[in-house]
Parts: sequence; C-alpha cells; structure tokens
Amino acid sequence: MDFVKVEREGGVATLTIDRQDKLNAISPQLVEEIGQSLLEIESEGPRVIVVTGAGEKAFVAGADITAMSAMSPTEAKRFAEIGHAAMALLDKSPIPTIAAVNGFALGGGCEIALACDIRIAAENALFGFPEVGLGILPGMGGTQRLPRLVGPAVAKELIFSARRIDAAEAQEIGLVNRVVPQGEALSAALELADQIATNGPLAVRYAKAAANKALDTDLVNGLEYEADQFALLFSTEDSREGMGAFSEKRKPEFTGN
Ligand code: CO8
Repeated sequence: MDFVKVEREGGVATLTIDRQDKLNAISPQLVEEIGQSLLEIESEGPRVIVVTGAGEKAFVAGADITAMSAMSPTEAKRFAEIGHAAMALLDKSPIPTIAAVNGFALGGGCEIALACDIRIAAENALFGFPEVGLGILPGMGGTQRLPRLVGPAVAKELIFSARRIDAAEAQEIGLVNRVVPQGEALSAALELADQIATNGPLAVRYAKAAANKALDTDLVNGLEYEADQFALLFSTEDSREGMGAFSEKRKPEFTGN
C-alpha cells in the first residue's frame, strides 16, 4: 500500500489515508487501496474501524481532479463503481465505523465520512461538495447518503450550491455527531471506539445491521427484522454473559461467541 496505513490497537483498527502532498486526494490507486485495506481489516475482525486522513490540514480533499480530468466516461464509471464498492465496505460492514475528520472533507472526502456510521470533526474541519463547480456530481455515494442523513432539502442546497460549511454548521444539520478541538478528532474517535469495543461485539454488529435496515425498508418489516436479530442474540454466549454479569454485579467479559 502506498497511500493507506492500517494500525491495530486492541479491538480497534485505524485506517489512515496518507497522501499529504495532495491533501489526501483520492486517485484510482488510492480508492483501490482503501477497498483492499478494508477487506483485509474486516477479515481480521476488529470491533471498530476508525478512518482518518494524515496531517492536520485535510481528511480528504476529494477525488483527484487531475486524474479525473483525463478519464473517459467508461473510466469514470469504473472509478465510481470502485468507490461505491469501497464505501459499501464501510457502511454495510458489520463492524461499526467512525470517521475522524481532521480538516478538509470535500467531495469524495465528505463521501467517505458519510459512508461511516459516526462522524467526529475537529473544529477546523470544512465540509462541502464542490463537484458541480467542476461540471461533475458527487459520485461516491454523496447524492444518496447525504439526503438520507440531513434530509433532501439541505442536501440539495449543499450539492447544488457547492457551498462549504464549517464543523459547527455540519453538526447543526446532523452531518457530524460531535465537534472537538483542532488536533483531537482522532483521539476522540479512538476513545469512542474503545467504548464501543467494550460492548458485546455480536450485539453491536446486529444492532448496526438493524439500524441500517431502517434506511432500506418500511417500519413493519424493519421491526420484524429487529425482533429476529433480538431473538438471534439470545442464542449467543455473550448474551448469557452480559445479562449474567448484570445479575452477578460484575463487568461482562465478551468473547464474540
Ligand atoms: N485533486 C487533486 N489534487 C488536489 C486536490 C484534489 N481534489 N485537492 C488538493 N490537491 C493538491 C493541489 O493541487 C496541490 O498540489 P500541488 O502542490 O502539486 O499544486 C496540493 O494538493 C495542495 O493543495 P492547495 O495548494 O490547493 O492547498 P490550499 O490550501 O491552497 O487549498 C483546497 C486547499 C481548498 C482543499 C484546494 O486544494 C481545493 O480546492 N482542492 C480541490 C477540492 C475539490 O474540489 N474536491 C472535490 C473533487 S471532485 C470529487 O471529489 C468527486 C468525487 C466522486 C468521484 C469518486 C469516485 C471514486
């Protein structure tokens, strides 16, 4: 991997996009590396995945405009498809994902953050979709995930205007969960990841699948799915351990079984 670093600390895997001289802009190689790294991370079964950008200035300043400017429609379609596949490894992954946004999160950068379950932003983070100003559109899931997260009207305003918003406004519209001082996005994300990692891993995975289902189906089917996942957890050792530990007034020790 030239542009992606993966570190593992306890149950938490951190994926860092590291192409600092181009503000971590996503080239075709980089998007392939993100996808491949996520597949490798998931096969190792961490409890949480944190995604961040190297350096203080940028999370990811978007897709690589220089590379895109030479693409044919077929190449652009392929680029978008590889991007979609990589983002699906974040939002459809059974493992919870947190974006630690430490600066510019523009275009494809914002779309990576959107594909994560939770977003923590540093005060200096800047979000936006500059694509229409380049004569293209958000092609890594932004037109689909942003309306689901912040509602269609706000999403359309941001996408049509290409207006940049700061971390405070991003929090106001529900784009980010939390804003922390500059330089602390990663540590805050890791702290939250550690907290998630203390919980029953299967319970967290099934809860993520159930919450994702809410976006894809109606309430009746969603509730049925929730009841099935709820029941399934009663077949796990971890549910016996978790509820038993409560009765015995001790901390549970989850094994993921
Ligand atoms: N692509 C290519 N190079 C970039 C990008 C980018 N998106 N962003 C920054 N860089 C490069 C600059 O060209 C510069 O390189 P060099 O030093 O060789 O000239 C270096 O990074 C540093 O950048 P700046 O000198 O411009 O730094 P500033 O602090 O002056 O400005 C900005 C920072 C405001 C972030 C500015 O760099 C900028 O506007 N960048 C472009 C932001 C943008 O428009 N992003 C959206 C791109 S489109 C997109 O993301 C589509 C996604 C959908 C397709 C996905 C399919 C997988």
